[in-house]
Amino acid sequence: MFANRIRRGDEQGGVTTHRSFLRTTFALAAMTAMSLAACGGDDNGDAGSAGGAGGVATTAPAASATITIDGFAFSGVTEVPAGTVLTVINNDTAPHTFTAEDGSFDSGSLNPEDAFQITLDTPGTYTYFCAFHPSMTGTITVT
Ligand SMILES: [Cu+2]
Repeated sequence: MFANRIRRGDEQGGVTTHRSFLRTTFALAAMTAMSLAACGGDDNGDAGSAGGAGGVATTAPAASATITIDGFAFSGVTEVPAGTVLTVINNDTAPHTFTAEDGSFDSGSLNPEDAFQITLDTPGTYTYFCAFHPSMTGTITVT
């Protein structure tokens, strides 16, 4: 008796969770589509709209920077402002990782031509290395 009731409850709970997940996904997709349409309309239609331009400019300047891995060495930026989106690209013929000594970030294994992206939000100086080749090291300072 009790076992049957518990099983029914579990099944209902599972279905409910699944439905909410689908609803959330759909809502997010719809919102994304709407905001993209709104942005395109404002930018292209109203060249002189100061309000629209200001709104876009506030979110646009997310700086980006790149570190590349080639010949078993890291090269690229060593200092970036907080909020920078950093892309690490493995241009080598071997797999590497981009791993912070203090555990702040870890790309996991990056195969040749793989890229890893991270937003650097917290100021500080980070020493990083490759977990496969610990002699590969570098530092990046977030200001
Ligand atoms: Cu390596």
